[in-house]
Amino acid sequence: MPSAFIGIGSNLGDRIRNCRNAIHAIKDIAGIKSVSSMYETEPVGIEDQPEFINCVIRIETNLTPTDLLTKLLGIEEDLGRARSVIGGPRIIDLDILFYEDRVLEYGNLIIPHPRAHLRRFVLEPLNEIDPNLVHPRLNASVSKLLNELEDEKIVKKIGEFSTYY
Ligand code: PH2
Ligand code: MG
Ligand code: MG
Repeated sequence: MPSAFIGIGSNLGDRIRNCRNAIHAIKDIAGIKSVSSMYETEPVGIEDQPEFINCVIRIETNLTPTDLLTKLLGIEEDLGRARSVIGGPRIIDLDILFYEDRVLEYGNLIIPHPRAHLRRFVLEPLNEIDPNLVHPRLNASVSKLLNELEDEKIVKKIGEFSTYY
């Protein structure tokens, strides 16, 4: 069954609960194969907003990339996400980071996620669950991308996944 990686983030309300609720909701649409620890992370982009909780999961699903995106947007909505400022504070954000080794662009769906390789808050949790995963557009492993990363934003592991899942 196809494998995909999802980046999960929250910086409003009970951030850990929001991430955990998202994982539970994703369990209804896909098989959850791994879950990283939760990380508390400095905001990237708009810096004047609360710190995020981020984690990454690996799922297996027969949903196509576009159907998976639709389902994830539905879960974001169910968890109360309102879309206002782009890149601003959010209750929950669910991004498809990788889908198999596919490289695609369908309108607003770009896989691999166009900024995944630039962000410590993505690469640290990803490196925890699959350091050998190869970025199919850059042809480099997650561990290599992390080693060469310039993003110096603070990313702090706050607990093992088992505590939160
Ligand atoms: N998401 C953003 C913008 N900035 N910063 C952190 N630390 N974590 C995020 O998930 C995040 C962000 C837009 O999706
Ligand atoms: Mg995002
Ligand atoms: Mg998003």
